[in-house]
Order: sequence, then C-alpha cells, then structure tokens
Amino acid sequence: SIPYVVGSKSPLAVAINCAAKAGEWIKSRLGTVKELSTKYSPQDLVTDVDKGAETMIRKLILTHFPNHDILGEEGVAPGAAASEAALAKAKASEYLWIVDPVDGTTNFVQGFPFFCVSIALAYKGEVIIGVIYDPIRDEMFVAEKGKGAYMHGNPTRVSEEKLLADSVVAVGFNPDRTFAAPVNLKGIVALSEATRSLRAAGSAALHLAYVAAGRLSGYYEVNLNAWDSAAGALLVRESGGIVTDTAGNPYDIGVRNLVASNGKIQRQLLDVITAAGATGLH
Ligand code: 2AM
Ligand code: CA
Ligand code: CA
Ligand code: CA
Repeated sequence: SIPYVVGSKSPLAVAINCAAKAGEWIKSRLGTVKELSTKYSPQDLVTDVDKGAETMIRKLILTHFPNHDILGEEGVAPGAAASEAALAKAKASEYLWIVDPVDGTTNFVQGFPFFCVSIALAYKGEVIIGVIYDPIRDEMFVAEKGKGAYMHGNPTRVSEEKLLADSVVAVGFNPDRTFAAPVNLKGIVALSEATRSLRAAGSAALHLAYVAAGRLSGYYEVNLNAWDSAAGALLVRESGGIVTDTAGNPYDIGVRNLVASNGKIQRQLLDVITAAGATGLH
C-alpha cells in the first residue's frame, strides 16, 4: 500500500477532486479565450485558462499536502532544457505531483472538444496515482498502482487486438519543426501503412486514457514531457497494457519518446517505428 501520512485525506481523493474542479472550470471557459500567447514557438499556445487551472490545482494539493512537490507544465520555463532541469530536480522528490492543467490547449482554443486535465502522483520517482478527466464527456479515468484502473467505477481494459494491421493507433504531431517533427512524421507515415487507421486528436494524455479503455489499441509520439504521459502511462499499465520508450525500455517519468499499447501489438509497433528511423531523439 501507499505510504502516505496516516489520518490525511487520500491522495487519490485529492487528485480526483482537483481534476473535477479544474475540469469543470476549464469547460466553463470554453469559447471565452481572448488573449493567446505563444511560448517558444508559434505552435506552442498558452492561455489564462492553462495558468488559472494550474494555480487552482496547486492550491488544492498544497492545502492537503503542504510538504509535497509539484511539477506543473505552466510552472516550468518553456523549452526542453528547462523541462529537463525541472524533471531532474523533481526526480529527487519524495512525493511529486505531476500536473498538466489542460492537455490539448490547441483544441481548447479551437473549441474542438478533446482535451483533459492530467494529474499524477509519483513516490520516489515512481508513479502511484494517475487521474485524467475529460470535462466535455464527464469521463474520469483513475488508476492506482497495483490496484487497477477505473472509469466511473468500471475497470478499464485494453483492447484484444493481436495484429497491428487490425489496430487503430493514435499519434501526435510534434510541434517542433526544427528537429523532432521530421522524425515523428516518418513514424506516422510508416504507421499509416501498417495499421488499420490512425488518429491524431491532439491530447497525449487523453489518447493514453483511450488506450487504457480499449478505444485505441496503441499510441506513439516523440518528445513528450512528464506531465503529458505520467498519469496516462499508469492508466495503460493498470488496464493490462504496456508503455515503453521507442527503444522498448519500460516507462519512467523521464521517457520522452513514447509507445503505448494493449501489449499484444507493442513489439509490432516498436518494429515499424524502428524500421522507419522514427525512434526520436534520446
Ligand atoms: P498541451 O496541449 O498540454 O501543450 C499533441 O500532440 C500533444 O503535444 C498535446 O498533448 C500537447 O500538450 C503537446 N504539446 C503541445 N505543444 C508541445 C510542445 N511545444 N512540446 C511538446 N509537446 C507539446
Ligand atoms: Ca502546452
Ligand atoms: Ca500536455
Ligand atoms: Ca498543457
């Protein structure tokens, strides 16, 4: 069992509460965003809603767990170097909350209804809780390490597909036009030929929740950050699936090039990505 302070509110309850509250607020702000800024590239959007939701989540976590650390996307300076530095520091934490207040900001801004709140808790670097909330469909995906994954009380289960050729797989279009995107695109082309069909709906975390729930059989994206993947990776594993980096190493919060699946097609996915020269940068 999880060694948290006896007598405190359970971290799972706090994570669910944070995701529900932030998600509801985010939904209420749909269509209201007037001020858009970009972070390190024109593809990298941030809004007052991303920042407001992260502040809301931080406050709520610290009310219950004042000694815990928080790694949130909007609390980190833009760019890979700052993210790496924050992650290195975070790995030294005992309890670390990993928060993506809005995963799918471009969708949120467009009014395209596919975005979520992603909250994970790691203990000494290992993810023990993962919660992903889609406020549009009111779907709350939760996982606790060793205890399974659920959506509204029902266990989630990965798909049964054995062949990549029969599988629907999600991918992400990496926005970094200078180096990551060209590699990423080679993988996408190869997978478009090897799968039944591809989807790219613009939220890494929600794609992972869909792999956990068996709505997709796999997922591939390069150059992710811990806040995109931490909660979703636990959901997939606790639903019977597998998450690795593009070289096949098991998931940890430092993995940037991610392959997730129902397990049965993992080797086939890795082989196609490797043959395409699309394992990304290490
Ligand atoms: P975000 O909406 O939280 O920014 C889409 O392929 C996925 O990539 C989304 O989960 C999105 O998360 C993420 N993403 C967007 N911009 C990114 C960037 N500049 N670097 C890495 N990931 C990014
Ligand atoms: Ca972002
Ligand atoms: Ca994200
Ligand atoms: Ca985000």
